[in-house]
Amino acid sequence: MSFRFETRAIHTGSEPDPQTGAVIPPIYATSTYAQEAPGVHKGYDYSRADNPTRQRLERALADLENAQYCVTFASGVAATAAILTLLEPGDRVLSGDDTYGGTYRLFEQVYRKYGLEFCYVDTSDLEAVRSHLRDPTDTKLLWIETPTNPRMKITDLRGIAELKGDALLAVDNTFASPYLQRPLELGADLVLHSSTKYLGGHSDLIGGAVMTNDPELHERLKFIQKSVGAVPSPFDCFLVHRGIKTLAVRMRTHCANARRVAQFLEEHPAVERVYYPGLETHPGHEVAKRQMDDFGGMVSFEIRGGLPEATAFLQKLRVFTLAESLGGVESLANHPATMTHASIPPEERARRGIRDSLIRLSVGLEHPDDLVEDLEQALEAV
Ligand code: P1T
Repeated sequence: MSFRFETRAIHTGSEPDPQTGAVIPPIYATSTYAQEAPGVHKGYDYSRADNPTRQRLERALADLENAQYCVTFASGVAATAAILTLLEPGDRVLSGDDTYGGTYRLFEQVYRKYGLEFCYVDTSDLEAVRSHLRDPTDTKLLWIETPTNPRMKITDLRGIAELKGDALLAVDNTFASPYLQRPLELGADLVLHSSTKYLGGHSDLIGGAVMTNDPELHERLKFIQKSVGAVPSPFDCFLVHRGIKTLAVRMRTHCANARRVAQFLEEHPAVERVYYPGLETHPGHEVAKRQMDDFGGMVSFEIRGGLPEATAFLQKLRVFTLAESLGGVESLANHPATMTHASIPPEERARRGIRDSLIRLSVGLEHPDDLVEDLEQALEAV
């Protein structure tokens, strides 16, 4: 019998503790495990290598992406770094040209010096990707966010999978969450999450995960997890696992509230442009409708004016909190140019269209009328 998403999110990996019957299994807060004789143990020797709480979470997360395997990390960027260690010096990575600023920083300021080559293209344009892939053997990894952070661009994942040849296709599915989009079903080889965001859902942890159906990639990632050691703590694993039990109900309200917010902003005279794939005017709307089950909780927009107007607006907000991150129950507002994407040099930021007037909202689960009224009063004040 195969269960549906909501049921699996609650039960996979959460089977009652066999020893006590505890409906919520205990958190295994241990670094090490007693051995009967050297090398003779119950399957665990040291918690960097494995831990029952982490294993339960990895089973649950794999199930949500319809994957065979999941490997968890101490953060989303640690998960990204683990994927990059699958490459060799001289390998080329073709990345989308709108990604989380910390991903760009990791590519350019950490891994470039180890001989990886990175180039950037607008992956929402399949022709542009095709022309970069003329010689498929020299691109080893395609790195795609969809929707992107912060401009909410949409990439046709099936289209990319058909073009990729032998390159690995890695999809950062953080913005959509597995409730709305499952890239492995669309041809991806690897899926990445910052579990800090929708998976955890309560802004109380930092974590990352990679899912795959390929046993060899899984083995290599497990080896990196243990050898590099950027592992999540048992307590953080417990928090992510608790979070995903309500992922479906949270995502439904995130989507409904974000749609309300996007529609409100689109009508407002102080707003120049709204980026939300659920709007019919969004260039990626049709692709998003095909590959996502709904359009997510993230909305970006350009306020009329520039930095002074954006700053004044952000300081007037009362329900939205001015903060980095996203995907929690509480609404957050972010200024990409000076916050999440400040590590991208100004010229590159300009090329990517991250202007001082760009504001990114993580629409939470508060009453939608309160969210809209908050945005309205802050826009009026500016
Ligand atoms: O913060 P961390 O858990 O390490 O995850 C990094 C990361 C990876 N991918 C995407 C799409 C992300 O948005 C992030 C983190 N982003 C923010 C903190 C932010 O406010 O955009």
